[in-house]
Amino acid sequence: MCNILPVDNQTITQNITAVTVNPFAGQRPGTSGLRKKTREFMQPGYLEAFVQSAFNALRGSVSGDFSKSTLVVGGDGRYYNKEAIQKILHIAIGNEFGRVMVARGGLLSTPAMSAVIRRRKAFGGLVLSASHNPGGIEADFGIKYNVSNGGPAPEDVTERIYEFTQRINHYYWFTCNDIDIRQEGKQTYADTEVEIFDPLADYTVLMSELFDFDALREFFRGGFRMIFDGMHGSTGPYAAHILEQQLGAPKGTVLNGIPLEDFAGKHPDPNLVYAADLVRRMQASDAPDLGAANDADGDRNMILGRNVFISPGDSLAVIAEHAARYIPGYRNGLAGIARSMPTSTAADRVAKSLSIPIYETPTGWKYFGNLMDADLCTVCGEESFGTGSNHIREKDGFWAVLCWLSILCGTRKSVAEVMSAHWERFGRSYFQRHDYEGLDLSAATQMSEELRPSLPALTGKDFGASRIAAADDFTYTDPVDHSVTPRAGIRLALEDGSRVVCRLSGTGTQGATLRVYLERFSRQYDQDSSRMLAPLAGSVRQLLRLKERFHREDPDVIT
Ligand code: VG1
Ligand code: CO
Repeated sequence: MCNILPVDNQTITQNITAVTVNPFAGQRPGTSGLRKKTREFMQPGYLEAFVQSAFNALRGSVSGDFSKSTLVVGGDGRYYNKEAIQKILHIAIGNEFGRVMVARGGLLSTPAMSAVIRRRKAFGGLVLSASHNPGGIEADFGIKYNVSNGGPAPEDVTERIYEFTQRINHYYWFTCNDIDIRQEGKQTYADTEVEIFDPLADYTVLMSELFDFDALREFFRGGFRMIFDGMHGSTGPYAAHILEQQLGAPKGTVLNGIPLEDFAGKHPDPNLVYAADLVRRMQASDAPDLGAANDADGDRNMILGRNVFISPGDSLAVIAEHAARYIPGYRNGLAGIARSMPTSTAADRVAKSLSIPIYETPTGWKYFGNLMDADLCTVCGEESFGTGSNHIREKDGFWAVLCWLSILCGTRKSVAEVMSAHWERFGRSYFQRHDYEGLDLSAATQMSEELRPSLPALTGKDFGASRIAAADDFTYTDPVDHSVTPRAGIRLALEDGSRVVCRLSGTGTQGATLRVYLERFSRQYDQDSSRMLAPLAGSVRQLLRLKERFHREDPDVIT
């Protein structure tokens, strides 16, 4: 069928038509799939062109024949999720996939997608999500493709998809009524079996294999209290099922657990700014022992104790420190730890103490896949509230919550006590990320262009409370396939061990977002982060001349 010439709306089989479509500009997947304004996605042919381009790009790997391939489909439930799933179904059947598995109701978290692809040995999956970005007709939508190891498509695949989007001229469409995805079951359309499956099943089994559910059940029975904020994304049902039903946590443990198309008008982003309700509850005098939140598609997490916030870099370090002892799935120890380059070096010190390697990768989960497939690392994390392990190939928000729950259960310490014990032993990396959103794209690009050649000359210059020891634009060479990713972020290493990283976001949908990452190490662990990092923040503002270029000095979001 791939050899068919593009003839206007030509009928291929009885119900399959090759529908003419023109290429859309800008369908290049970013850090995590194609992310655009919802209205852009809703243009006639837009989603169809991208999905068909993905299939065209992937067709080569199955010698032009998808008849033995299983495609998994699901999303975070945001506005346009249902319509997009219907379109994907019609196109997947039009492309003669052997089997399409659709999550019941169309709701599937990103980590559950990864688990399903791996357990069902699927060819790949399409996740409909713009992650933590708001949802709604005036907000954001997205689609990402995951490959057969369960992880995000690597760059060579996304680039091939992009090439196809630039010269697409038709897509294959199976004509039928909307397919009912509300009930589990199987139905055949043309040569494709469509299976509606329970989105909670595989993921729950996987978690029960990694964690000691009996011990956790006992822990709740003994009076341990936690709250989990589903932020009206896709994870509420997973959390309610596992925490309240399987582990016996009281009803009401899960907040905002019902998925909503607009996430109740909020950012489904688990950080101190957007999960303000949860933060307030964790500061109350009767606060529970643990507070946690996940983003809309369930791959991000935030961990809170009573009056304490655990920064993602610290969370990764603490999980790595305790995993072998307190989590059955890791009892044989860790092969290594990986973190994205801007993420704090807290995990590096744990890796050193465990005598295991630490890997530093560009931003984006796709870079961890090769390391995990080759058994080089077991746990990985990003400063952007992402933590995970080799149980799947995506970051896993709820897994991180179960890790903390297991650590608290095993140590019988409070979140604050676990954290101070860690800092006491390893010292503390004070860390902040400053985001400047909605910047003029060309001015932001120009800033990076100007900065790059000036980097070598920065060595030896005063910066913050120290001096610049090295400055470069990070180039990553994958240790497994030796692929090279240049321009992964400008980084300054200071003589006192502090680090500053600047890069432009690859997930935004409007203008440019500049991210500035600040890190300073100290043995004293009871200081205020903002105060500790103020000298670095001031110097970086000067270096980037933010006021002059963007008429801005203060970041929009600090996390
Ligand atoms: C951001 C984060 C990055 C994360 C990506 C996807 O990318 O910085 O660490 O992997 O979002 O996260 P960027 O290019 O905007 O900095 V999510 O939860 O979308 O899947
Ligand atoms: Co996400």
